[in-house]
This record gives sequence, structure tokens and C-alpha cells, in this order.
Amino acid sequence: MGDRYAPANVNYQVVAVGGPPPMPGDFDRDGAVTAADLAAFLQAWRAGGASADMDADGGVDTADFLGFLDAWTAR
Ligand SMILES: [Ca+2]
Ligand SMILES: [Ca+2]
Repeated sequence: MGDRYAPANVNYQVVAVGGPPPMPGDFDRDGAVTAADLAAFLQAWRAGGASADMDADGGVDTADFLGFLDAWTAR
């Protein structure tokens, strides 16, 4: 028959969409707060996005940056 098993996309990765992050600061939802999340956080923080409101006080400011650093170092 000539059929051969061809592996599917080996670059497949799970990308979660929607819902709250499993933990504060885990922007890419891989279960850990890492440098990759820092990049995502900074992007949201500069834009003043709600996802950067780490302390959930309704504003995006320096306290949220410190909150992210706290989540990062507490991993
Ligand atoms: Ca992460
Ligand atoms: Ca805030």
C-alpha cells in the first residue's frame, strides 16, 4: 500500500485561551512565572491592560509591577 505514518505537527503546543490565568503573573499559562511572562506582562503593563492589574485595584501602576516581580520570585 505504501502508506507511512507521518508524525503530525511536532511543533504543536497547547495555547490556552479565555478564562483567568491559573496563577498571577503566568501570562502564557505554562504553569510557571518566567522571563517569558515578564515580556507579556511588560507589554500589558505599558498598554495599561487589565491583565497587568496584578493587585486588582482597578489601575495599572508601579504596585502592579512589584506584584509581578513578587509572583516571579515566589515561584
Ligand atoms: Ca508562564
Ligand atoms: Ca493595580
